Amino acid sequence: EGAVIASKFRGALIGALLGDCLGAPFEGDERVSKSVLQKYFDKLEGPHFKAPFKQYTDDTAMTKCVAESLIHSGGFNEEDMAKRFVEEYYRNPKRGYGANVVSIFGKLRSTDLKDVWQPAREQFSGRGSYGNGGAMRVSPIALYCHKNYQQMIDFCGKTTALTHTNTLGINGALLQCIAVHQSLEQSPNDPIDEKKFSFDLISKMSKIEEKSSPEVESKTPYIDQLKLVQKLLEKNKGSTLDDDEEVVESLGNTIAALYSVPTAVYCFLRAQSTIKDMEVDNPFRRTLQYSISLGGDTDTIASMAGAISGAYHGYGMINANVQRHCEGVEKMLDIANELMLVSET
Ligand code: R7I
Ligand code: MG
Ligand code: MG
Ligand code: MG
Repeated sequence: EGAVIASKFRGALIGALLGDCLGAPFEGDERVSKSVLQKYFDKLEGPHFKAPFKQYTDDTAMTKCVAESLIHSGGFNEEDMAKRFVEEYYRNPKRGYGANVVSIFGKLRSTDLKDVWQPAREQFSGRGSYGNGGAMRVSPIALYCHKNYQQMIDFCGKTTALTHTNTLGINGALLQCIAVHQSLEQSPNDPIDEKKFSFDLISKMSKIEEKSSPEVESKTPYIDQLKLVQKLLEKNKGSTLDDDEEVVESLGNTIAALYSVPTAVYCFLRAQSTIKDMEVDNPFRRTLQYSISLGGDTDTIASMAGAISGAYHGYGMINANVQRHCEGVEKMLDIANELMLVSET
């Protein structure tokens, strides 16, 4: 049992890292051809060749900050977490950060972190950001708190609110965290029941959306999206041609949390079975390849889907050659091991 959970910890974090590194070159493309992606992955998985690293972006940089803060603080500490975000940003600002989040880092630095919550509240005229920058970095929280669901929800909400205070930004991070947690709880030998997995997400998100509904047309935007996930899964699974247009049109592929986190959940679940124009046996690879094919915010959607997939399948499902082409794998494996040591298992 200890070996399984250790493999799942590594799988979740390396899954997040690989999705980011491999998806980043396509970020912003409208759609990515499945045959181009087939060759891209085949080449990276094939005999080793010397090539520059696929560099990770803000998604991984901030994921590492979250993990390291939990490890070093022995839990959530807002000052330590905020300090790590700021230091990491100024150490390496060219990681493709969201256009607006960087002003938070500036304010935190110039006020010497006087009130760590205030700059995030000021974003977008006081409405707070609904970007997916909260959701993209939460996998370490699902790992650290995997024996304590309520603590996970608490830590995840607070970690997100350091940069994203809009309810959509926060609830998107909660959905991603809960999805990683569900994967972690599931034995890698039991096949995923897509219906049950999505129903469980819906029932947990109902409690969350009951308490804090955003100021948009629907009171339950994430549940609405998750119901669409179920509908699309029923329609596309086993079909000869996936309706990718419909997936993108309805679930989305943008930097908004509402239009990317449910999409990542869909990609993970859809990739449990074969997909047309993807000659891939490995469901982890299929998850990343399919996520990237949808275009848009490819690094983030692939990273979130990769974390969910890696947490379910474990590290053993992740091709070793591909890892050699991605920046920061060794360090991320160390972090996974340290998180194992400090979290209750
Ligand atoms: O959410 P955030 O950290 O960005 C994450 C994304 C990921 O795709 C990363 O890979 C990276 O590329 O960026 O950064 P924010 O600046 O908070 O939000 C990202 C963008 O979402 C903003 O620059 C806005 O374009 C948009 N956005 C909003 N637009 C209008 N009104 C977020 N919130 C709002 C809003 O309330
Ligand atoms: Mg990024
Ligand atoms: Mg961006
Ligand atoms: Mg992105």
